[in-house]
Formats: sequence, C-alpha cells, structure tokens
Amino acid sequence: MEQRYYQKDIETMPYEQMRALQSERLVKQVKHVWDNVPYYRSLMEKKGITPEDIKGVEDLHKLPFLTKDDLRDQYPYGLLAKDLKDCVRIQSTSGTTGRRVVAFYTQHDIDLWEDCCARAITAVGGTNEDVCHVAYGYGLFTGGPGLNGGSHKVGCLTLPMSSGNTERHIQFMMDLKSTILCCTPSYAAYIGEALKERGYKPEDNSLKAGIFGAEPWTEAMRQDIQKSLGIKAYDIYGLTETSGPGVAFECQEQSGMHICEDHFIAEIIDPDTGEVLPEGSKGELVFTSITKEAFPLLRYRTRDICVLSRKKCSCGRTLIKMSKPMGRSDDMLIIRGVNVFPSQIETVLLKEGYTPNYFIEVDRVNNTDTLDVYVELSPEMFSDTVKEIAKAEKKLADAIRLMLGIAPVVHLVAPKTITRSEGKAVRVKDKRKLHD
Ligand code: DLL
Repeated sequence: MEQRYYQKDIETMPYEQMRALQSERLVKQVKHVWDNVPYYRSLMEKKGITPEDIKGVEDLHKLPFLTKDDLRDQYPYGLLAKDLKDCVRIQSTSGTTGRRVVAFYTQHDIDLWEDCCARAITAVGGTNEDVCHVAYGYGLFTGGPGLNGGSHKVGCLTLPMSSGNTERHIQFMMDLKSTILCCTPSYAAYIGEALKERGYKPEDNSLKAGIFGAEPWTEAMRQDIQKSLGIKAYDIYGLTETSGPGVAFECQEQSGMHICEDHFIAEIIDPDTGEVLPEGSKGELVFTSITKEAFPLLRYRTRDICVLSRKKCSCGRTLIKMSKPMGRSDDMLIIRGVNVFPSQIETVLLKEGYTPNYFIEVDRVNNTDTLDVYVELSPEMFSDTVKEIAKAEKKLADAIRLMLGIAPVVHLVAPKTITRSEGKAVRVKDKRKLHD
C-alpha cells in the first residue's frame, strides 16, 4: 500500500522538533487553565506550583494529576476553560448522571479532533475515492461524530449509519459498495457472521479496511475479522475526556497506535505510586491535551494500562506508539461498547431494596457481550411464587438497564447462596478473552 498522510509535516516531524512544539503548547495551555479553571488552579496551588514553573515538557511531572473523580466532582461546568458562548458541542460517556463525563468543544476543538480522525482514515489507505461506512453510535457517544467528521475531511463518501440494524448495514454496504468500515470490533465480527449467514463470501463485499476501537480486542479477533470480511483491520483509540476516537490510530504496520503527539502528551506512570516510568515500561497511560480550548485536561489518568514505544515505524510516522490497552487500573468494564462500573449496579440494587450481595458475570457469545447479574433474594421474598420472582427479576433488570443503557439478565437466587468473601469482595467474573 502506498503510504499516505493526512498532515505529513506533523505526522513525520522529527522528535526534537515535536518536543519543542509540545513544550511551547504546554506552557500556553497551563497558563490558559490557570487563568480560566479555578479548580485546576487550586490543585496547582496545593502542589505549590504556578505556571512559571512549567517551562516545557521536562516540567510536566510537576503538575497534579486529574482523575475521573475530579471530573465527577466538577460536573458539569467545573472544568470548563471557555465561556459557554464559545462552545458549540458536548459529547458524553455512557453511564449514570453521577458517572457521566461531559466534554465541551469549541469549533476549533472539533476541527482538531476531526483532523485526528482524518489521520486515522488516511493511515488505513482512505482517500476521497472511498465510501466510509460509519457504524459507531451517533449522539452523545464520540465514535460516530468523530469518524464522521474525519471522513468528511478526507473527502470520503460518508455513510452515517450509526449502530444497530444489521440488515440495513448489509444492504447499504453491498448496494453502495462501502470500502472502509468503522465500528467496534465486536460489531465488525458480528457483521462478518451475518454476511456469511446470508451466503456472502468475503470477496463479495467491497470493503478493504476497518477502523475498530472503543473496546479491547485481541490479535486473534483481528485475524478472525480480517478473514471473515476480507479486509485489513486497524485499531483506533481515544476517550471522551480527551475528545474521542483518534487520539491514537494504527498504520499499515498494525503493531500499535501512533499517538497524535501534537495534541496530546503521553506519559506512563506506576498506577500505585504515580511515578513516571521510562519508555517501554508497562503502566497507566496519562494524557495532557495541549491544544484543546474548552475542556483541556492536564495529566489525565486514563486508567488504561499499556506500553509506549518510540521504535522506528516502517510507515514513516515519527509519532510515538502505544500498545493495545492491556487492562485497566480500575474496575471499569466495557460491555457492548458501554463503560460500566460495578458500583453502578450496586447502587441500583440498594435503591431497589436488595442487599449488596451480588455477582456479575460477563461473557461473549457469538461476538455479543452478555451481562448476567446474580442477586440474593431477601428472606421475605424467598417465599414468593415463581411468577412473582420472575416479575421482580424483570423489574430489577429494567432498573439496571435504565442506569447503564444496556440490558442485563437478572437472576434472583436464594439468600446466602452468593459466596461471601473474606477479603476484598470479588464481584465480577469476566469470561471474555479481551487481551493477548
Ligand atoms: O470509546 C472513544 C472511541 C470511539 C474510541 C470509537 C475508539 C473508537 P469512551 O466511551 O469515553 O470513548 O471510552 C474510553 O474505552 O479509556 C479505553 O478503556 C476504551 N477504549 C477505547 N478505544 C480502545 C481500543 C471511546 N482501541 C475507554 N482498545 C478507554 C481498547 C479502548 N480499549
């Protein structure tokens, strides 16, 4: 494949020059945040630093970390660094109001975010001759809007399909000859199966590449998808807090994702001590956004565990590469593309009058994630009829669905049948193979 870049000067910039650019932008960004976000200013004051202490990337470690808890405490406007009149969009993570992250964008922020997505599309060979089939969710989730914007910038014919309705995907994909598919890897695998069930062979579709992310997936899954769709499958990473997809993207080498370092400075830290680890170490990924205007996060702890590498890449990009995330340093699960914390389920149980004795089982059946929640009946309910218990299970499942946005299967079980733990409670069994 001939190598193409969307912003060649940036993507192939020598490291020293990139570091100088990052330093210049970091200094400006720290001042912007200090001047406009009182909460962040107070965090810096607590650490005894002022913007004058940050002269470049070498001083980054002096800045305080920011966590999801800070975002929650400051919901909705506490971290906003621009007047609302300058903002044109919000995007948000799934989850409860309490756990929701709401990110704000100025038009400039959207423009830069879409550039990152355009880089990702170009890196997989996308041009204005392509038909880009975007099957990530549209709406609050960043997947659809991000890749949609990137696809426009590249000049592809963009199909804003959104998620769900597999029949319609197949129809459009075949009739309009989609060449690039963007969706979660599990949905790509599902589409592959659905095509096969309908008698299509991999060579019957016009797809050449897929841009898959938003959840962990293995190399084995990559091979499966490549085979079933007859394409090359590329990874893409991002999070709502830093804009959305496109923070990092894979190139033809398919061996890790290039981070858009002109917009995000990446660090790897020890999740227990916060100490910055040298390149090549496995640890928690931390991002500092140096170009975002409305919602700039400095040293944001992603909780994703991975490794960074500056090894020369055959694609010519000099941007540092991150490995696939290898796990999380918190208990967040990603189920059917939705971020789920066990504590959200616990909150519903308590609200609905159950004890916090529960067990969550997650699995993947036919490329679709399953969520089973086992909950103990209260002794009073134990004498209820089967019909009444089924009714209670449905009510609880509805309440959990309302909280998470995805439907679980609830199993009410006899009192005292869920194993009590002697130490830290183990409440989750994730049977999926998500990491290599
Ligand atoms: O998932 C943004 C996105 C949309 C990325 C479309 C790629 C494609 P959130 O919903 O805020 O944002 O979830 C962010 O998802 O911290 C990771 O744990 C996980 N994640 C995202 N991409 C990948 C990936 C979007 N390629 C959280 N591999 C992140 C593994 C991923 N995990």
